Amino acid sequence: MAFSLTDHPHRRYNPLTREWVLVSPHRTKRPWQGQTDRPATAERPAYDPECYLCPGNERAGGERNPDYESVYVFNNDFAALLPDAPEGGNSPAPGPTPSAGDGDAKTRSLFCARSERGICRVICFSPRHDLTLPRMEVDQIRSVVDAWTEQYREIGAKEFIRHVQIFENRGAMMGASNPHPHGQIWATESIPLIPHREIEAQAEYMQEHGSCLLCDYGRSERERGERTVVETAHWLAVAPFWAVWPFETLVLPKAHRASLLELDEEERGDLAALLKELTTRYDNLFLTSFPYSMGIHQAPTEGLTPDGYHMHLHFFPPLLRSAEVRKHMVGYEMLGEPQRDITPESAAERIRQVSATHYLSEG
Ligand code: H2U
Ligand code: ZN
Repeated sequence: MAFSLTDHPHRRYNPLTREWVLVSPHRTKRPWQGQTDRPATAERPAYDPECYLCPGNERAGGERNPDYESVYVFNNDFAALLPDAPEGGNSPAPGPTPSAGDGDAKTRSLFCARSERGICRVICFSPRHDLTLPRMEVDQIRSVVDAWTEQYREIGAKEFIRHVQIFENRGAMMGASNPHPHGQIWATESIPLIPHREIEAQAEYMQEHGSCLLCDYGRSERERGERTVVETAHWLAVAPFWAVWPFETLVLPKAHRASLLELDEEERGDLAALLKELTTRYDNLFLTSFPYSMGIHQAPTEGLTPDGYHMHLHFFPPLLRSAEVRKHMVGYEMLGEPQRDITPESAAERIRQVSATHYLSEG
C-alpha cells in the first residue's frame, strides 16, 4: 500500500515554528454532514449599562470611557506588563547592549530570570456591545485595521519596545472576559518565544533559498488551492499544511510586507474585507459566534527588519465538531506533540462550503 496524506498517520512540519504535528486522517472516514439546526441566539443589547467597555461607562479601574463612536483604545487597567518595572535579574538584557548579569554561569543556567518592561492596551472595535468582527461593516473593520496600524507605529516607536503583539481573544471558551468586541495589545522589550522562532526560521530560509518563506508558501498554496479558505485581490487565508487546531488559518498579504505600516490603502481595505469573510464563514460553520485567538505577527519594532520577514495573522479556534465540542490539548499533546484527525485540506473544504453571508442576516 502506498503512503498517502489522506489515509495514513503521518507527521507534518511547521517551517515557521519548526514544530511537528501528528495527523491521523484515518480516524475521520465519516462524511461531513454540516449542521442544519439554527441555534437559539441570545441577542445582546447594543448598549449594556453593566459593560466596562461600552461608551460612557465606568471601568473596573475607576476611569470612565468617553462616548466613543468608532474604535477606542485605552491602557489596560490590570496590565500584565508595566513600562516602569525596575531593571534587574541574572540573565543578559535583550537587544543590542547585553549586560553580563549577576551570578556564576551554572547558577544562571538553573535560575535564570530578567525583568521585563512593557505596555498593555485594550482596543474596543466598536461602540456597539452586540457586534462582532463578522457582523461589523467592512468600513468599521477598516477602522480597526487603521487603529492596529497606528498602535503598532506609536507603541513601536517607544525606545524600550521591541515587539508589539496585537491579538483578539474571542468567546468565553477562549477566556474573553466580556462579549463587547475588543482585542488587546501587549508590547514588550524582548521578542517573545513564538515570534522569535518565526523570525529566525524566516531569516534562515532566506539565507538558504534566497527567497522569502511566506512569499514562496503563499504562492504555492494559491497554485494548489486545496487549502485555500478565502482569497481576495491582496490577501490569502489558508488552512496551513501544518495546522494544529482543527480549523486553524493563516492569513498572508500576497506582496512581501513586514508590518501593517507597509500596506497601501487598497491592501488595508482588502484586509478588512478578508477578515469579514473569514470570520463570517467561521460563524457559519457551527452556527455560533466562533471562538478563537487571533494575532498579528509583525516585524520587531527596534533595529533592522530581519531578513525575509513577512507579516501574517494566525487564527487559532478551539472548536472541533460543534458549538460545544472543542479540541483539548491534553495527554499526548502535552507530553509528546500536537495531534489532529481532520486534515487541513478537509477543514479548508468545509470552510469553503459554508455561506459567506452571516447566518444571522440570512432570511
Ligand atoms: P479579555 O476579554 O481578553 O480578558 O480582555 C479584557 C481586558 O480588559 C483584560 O485584559 C482589561 C482586563 O485586564 N480590563 C480593563 O482594563 N479595565 C476594566 O475595567 C476591566 C477589564
Ligand atoms: Zn459593551
